[in-house]
Amino acid sequence: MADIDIKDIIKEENIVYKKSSILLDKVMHYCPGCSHGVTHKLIAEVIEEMGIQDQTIGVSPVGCSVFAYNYLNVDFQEAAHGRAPAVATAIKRLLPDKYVFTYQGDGDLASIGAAEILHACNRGEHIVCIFVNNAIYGMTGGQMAPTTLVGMKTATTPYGRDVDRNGYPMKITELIAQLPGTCYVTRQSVETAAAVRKTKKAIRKAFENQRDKKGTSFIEVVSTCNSGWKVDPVKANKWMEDHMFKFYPLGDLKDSTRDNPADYEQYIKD
Ligand SMILES: Cc1ncc(C[n+]2csc(CCOP(=O)(O)OP(=O)(O)O)c2C)c(N)n1
Ligand SMILES: [Mg+2]
Repeated sequence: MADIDIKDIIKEENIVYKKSSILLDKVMHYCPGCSHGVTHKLIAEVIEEMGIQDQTIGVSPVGCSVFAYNYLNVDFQEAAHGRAPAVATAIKRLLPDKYVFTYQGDGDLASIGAAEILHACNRGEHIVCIFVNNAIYGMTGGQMAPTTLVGMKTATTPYGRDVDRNGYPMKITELIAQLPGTCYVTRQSVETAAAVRKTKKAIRKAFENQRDKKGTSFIEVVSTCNSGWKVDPVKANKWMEDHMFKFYPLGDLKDSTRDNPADYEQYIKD
């Protein structure tokens, strides 16, 4: 039998998927089933499709995705815990022609960095904020986060989150949607092919909003942390769909442009 060359079988037109050129050839450190890897891939694809690799600057968080700069082939700046939106503000103001995005977990964004994200969104900075909400402090061993559901067991709430002891879960995305500086606020997920496509569209729209100077775009990705939740990836997805989506419903919360500054000037006119 004649030798068969694999290149004759796999012709260019048969290729249905190619890894984005923006994703570096590195093995990710994420646990199998983690939502961070898929979310990175979507950011990479959007940057590649928009042709903005040389113009994009990411701001890395503190948390499991602290090494995002090892996976995405764009310029990156590390920020201290919670401070990514403040760092991104400085970068965008100094380099207004660049595309600047932040990437943060729920502990990073909704706890220690609650002030930074609220004020960046309130100022209407022309940046993209990606918020991966896995309802837990994943990197440090699964402690309760502001977004942990009531009754959810974590390393620091072994009997389940209790409102009297631990407070209510925080819908920070709903708070952000109220702020006049935001133009686009949406909540998505990445556990199915359809959800992945929707999240990619949302990320694309957010980068286009930045190009069009519409204000701050904010994308929450409701996520799993199967290691922190102590279930396998399939069960984690099911748990997220059954519980997280009820409290954090998916969809757009706001889709417009930031408020017109002129509307705010009337109050001191007399
Ligand atoms: C000032 C400061 N406080 C605490 C820590 C420890 N720390 C590292 S990651 C992290 C939590 C990250 O959780 P989250 O932002 O939800 O990201 P995830 O790992 O879940 O993706 C904490 C508290 C730190 N690095 N710096
Ligand atoms: Mg988290």
